[in-house]
Formats: sequence, C-alpha cells, structure tokens
Amino acid sequence: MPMPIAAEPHAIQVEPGRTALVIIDMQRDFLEAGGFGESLGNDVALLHAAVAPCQAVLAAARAAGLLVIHTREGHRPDMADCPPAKWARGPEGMRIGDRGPMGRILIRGEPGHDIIPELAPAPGEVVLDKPGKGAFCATDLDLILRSKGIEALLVCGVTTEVCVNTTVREANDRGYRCVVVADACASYFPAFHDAALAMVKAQGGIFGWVAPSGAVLAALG
Ligand code: C5J
Repeated sequence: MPMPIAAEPHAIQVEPGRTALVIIDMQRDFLEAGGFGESLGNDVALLHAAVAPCQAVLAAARAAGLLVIHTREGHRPDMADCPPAKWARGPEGMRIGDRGPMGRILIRGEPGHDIIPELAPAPGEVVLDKPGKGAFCATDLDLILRSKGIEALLVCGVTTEVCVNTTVREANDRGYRCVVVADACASYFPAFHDAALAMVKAQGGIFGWVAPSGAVLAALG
C-alpha cells in the first residue's frame, strides 16, 4: 500500500517495498569525543539531537519491512583509499589514521568507526562502507538499491550538509526520490543544517523532499 508522507515542498507517496531507509554515518567517530568530528574542532554534542528521531524511524522502518541501509565513512587500514587531499586537512597528530581514544581515526575495524550502539545494525541489514562523503562514490549502493527494486529513499544521519546532502544529490541524479528526515539529521553547525534542508526542498524540491520524523512515523505506522 502506498504511504503518503506529509513533506515539503509537497506531500509524497512511497511504496514500502520500493523504499529504503538510509542512515548516514551515525558512527562513534562523528558523535563521540576523541573521534574524527572532534579532531576537526567540532562540538560533537550538537549531533546527539538526531539520535532519538533516528531510533524511532529505524524501529518503524523495521516494523514496516523496509530495506535498511547503514553507511559508515572510513578508510582501509592501509589507507590506500584515502586521498592525500582529504588526509591532509586535519590537524597534525589528529588526522585520519592517527591513533585516538577510539583507535585509529576513521579507519575501518577501529572502535571509532562503529555505528553508535543506539542504532546498531540488525542482522540482515546492509552496512555500507564508503570512503567519501557521498554514499554512491566508490561503493555498490546503486547496485544494491536497483537489485532490490528501490526507487525512494528516506534519509537520516549526519552531517546534514556534508554526507547527507552529498548522498541526496547523488541519489537524485540517479533517479531516486529522496525524503530527508529533518530532525533525524544533525550538523555541527545548526545554520548549515537549516540551509542544507532548505536547499533540498527549494525550487519545487530540486533535490528531494523534507519531512519531520513525526510525518514519516505517521506514514510508516
Ligand atoms: C563529515 C559526514 N562531516 N558523515 N562526514 O566529514 O558528514
């Protein structure tokens, strides 16, 4: 049965069997002290507002039988997939691959790279490792979505203007309809969060739709 979501710039209908929930980078490295986010000078507490709405949407998506995809930003332990230009941007001693309180920063297999326990993937859910900001860059996400017949994405996670927004733009160009769940996303910069959501829904929804978690829960419920 189609699910109508009260979104902006206008309501959208999605089919549960053709819709995936994509939770972007809810990793310890971005949300906890000592990780990649803090190494870049950010206040990681600002991201915590998104956790409870993400949990609620995840529970509802599971109950509705949606495909659930969790992404993680990070690099191979040998860092062969970390462009020097990305590596060089952090402060010396706190860069990608350096050792911090949660292990090597933004490296796969390290504790900091894990998804926070509140949003731990369930068995059978897709966990997608990505080296970049966008979830389609150098990953098999498009193949997975097309193989499962997915055409619409509910997108949550962090940060709104970086990995969420990049992924939505990539998805939009590939023909997916994206609904960004506003309060289930967060940024280290509240003004950027607001601007990123505004950019998605402007011009008649140039990149997609924006809805509060309450509207998504009402649709899924
Ligand atoms: C950042 C992300 N902000 N997941 N990554 O570097 O948004």
